Amino acid sequence: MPRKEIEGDWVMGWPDRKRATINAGKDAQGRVINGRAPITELEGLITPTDAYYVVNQLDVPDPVHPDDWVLTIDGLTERPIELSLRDLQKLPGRTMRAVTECAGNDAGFFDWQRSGAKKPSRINQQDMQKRASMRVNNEMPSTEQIGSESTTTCAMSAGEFTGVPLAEVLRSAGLKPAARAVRLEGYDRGQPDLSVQYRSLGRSDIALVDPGVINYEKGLPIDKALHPDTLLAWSMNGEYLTHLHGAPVRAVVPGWSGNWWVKWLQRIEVMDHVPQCYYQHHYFVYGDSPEDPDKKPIMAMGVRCIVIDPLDEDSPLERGSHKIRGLAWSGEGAIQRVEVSVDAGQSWRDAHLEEPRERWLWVRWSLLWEVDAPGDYVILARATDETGRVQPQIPWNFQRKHFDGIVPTEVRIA
Ligand SMILES: Nc1nc2c(c(=O)[nH]1)N[C@H]1C(S)=C(S)[C@@H](COP(=O)(O)O)O[C@H]1N2
Ligand SMILES: [Mo]
Repeated sequence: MPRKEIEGDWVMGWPDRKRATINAGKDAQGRVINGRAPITELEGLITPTDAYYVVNQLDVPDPVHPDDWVLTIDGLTERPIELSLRDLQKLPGRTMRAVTECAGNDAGFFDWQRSGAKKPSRINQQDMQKRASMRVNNEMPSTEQIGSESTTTCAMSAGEFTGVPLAEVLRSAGLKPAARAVRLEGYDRGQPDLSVQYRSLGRSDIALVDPGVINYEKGLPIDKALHPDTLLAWSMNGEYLTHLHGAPVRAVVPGWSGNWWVKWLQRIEVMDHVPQCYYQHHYFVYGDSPEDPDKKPIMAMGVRCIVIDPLDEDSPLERGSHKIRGLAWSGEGAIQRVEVSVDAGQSWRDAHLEEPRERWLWVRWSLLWEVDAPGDYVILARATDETGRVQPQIPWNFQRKHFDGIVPTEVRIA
C-alpha cells in the first residue's frame, strides 16, 4: 500500500531518497549500542549494514585492530593453534546468505496471544534510546515499567556473510574423536545486565542467577559446529565486518537464533561436553517457569512468516486490488510454501514465492488481492518449510523466545 512519502536525503552529494537505517540507542559518547531494523521500509532480501539490527548482551568492547587480533583454537585438538586474520583468509572460503534473528524478537506477540496484551507493531516504535540510557545508568526496570514498554520487534535482518567454515578451522587444528562441543568465546567481558533477562520474562520480581563478570560465550554442539554452513565470518554484505557486528571475526550459525552468532571471537575451545554457559543454560532457555528443573537451551528457530504490507496501520484501504506481501523463513530449511487467507482462516490460497529460495535466507512472497466489498478483513499468512514444518512450531515459554505464531493483519476496506 502506498505509505507516506519518506523525506529526502543527500546521498554522495545528490538529493535522493532517504536511506533506511536502524532505530538506535546510544551511549553517553553518542556511540550506537543497540538498534532495530526498519523492516517495513526495506525492499529486497539483504538488509543494508546500516539498517541491520544490533543486540549486545554485555557492553560493546573496545575495538581490536585486525593486525593485533589472534584466534586461539585449543582444547581437544591435536595441537593448539593461533590464527591471524590473514591465516584464516588462506583457508577455503565460503559465502552464505542467512537471516539473523534475535531469540526475543516478537516476544510481545506471545503476550498478545495469551493474555490479550496490546498487539505489537512492526512499525519500529520502540524507544531504543530509553533502553540504552537505562543500561548506561545501570537502572533496573520495575515490572510496571516493563509492562508499559513496547516489546521487541524488528530484531531481525538478513545478510551475506563471507568467511571460512568453522569445520575447516577445526580440521586444521586436528579434532580429537572425543569432541562433543565447541566453546565460542568473544572478547567482550562484563557483568550481564539482568534487566535484559527481566524484559524477556516480562517482569522483574523474580530472583535471577548473576554469573558475575564473564566473557560472552556459547557451547556449540559438535554437529552444528561441523556443518559446512556454520562460518567464521570476517565480512558482511560485501565489506569487512563493522565493529558493532563483531569485527574482526564473528560466528555465523544459520537457522539458530542470534545469540549463537558469537561476535568479537577470540577463542575456540573444543570440549568433550557442552559447557554450562550463562547465555545457554540460564538465559536463552526454554522452560515453563523460572523454577522449571528441566530447562533446555534454545537452538534452531521455528518457521516464520510475517506480513509487511498491508499493516494494521495502513487501514482503511480503498476497494480494488492490493498486493499482500511479506517475508518467510525457517530455522530448519528452505521455505516451500506460504498460504494466505483474507477471511480469518476460512479459506487459504498459495502466495507467489519469489526466487531465490535459499536455505537460510528469507523469501519474499506476495498475493494479489482483489477486494470490492467494504468491511473488516483479517489477513493471515502461514509458512511451511522443506522439512514439512508448518507454523507455528514453538510453544509459549517463560522467557518468550522464538515466537513463530501466525499474526493477523486487521484492515478495513472503506
Ligand atoms: N560477543 C558477543 N556476541 C554476541 C552477543 C554479545 O553480546 N556478545 N549478542 C548476541 C545476540 S543476543 C544477538 S541477537 C546477535 C546480534 O547480532 P548483531 O548485533 O550483529 O545483529 O549477536 C549475538 N552475539
Ligand atoms: Mo539476541
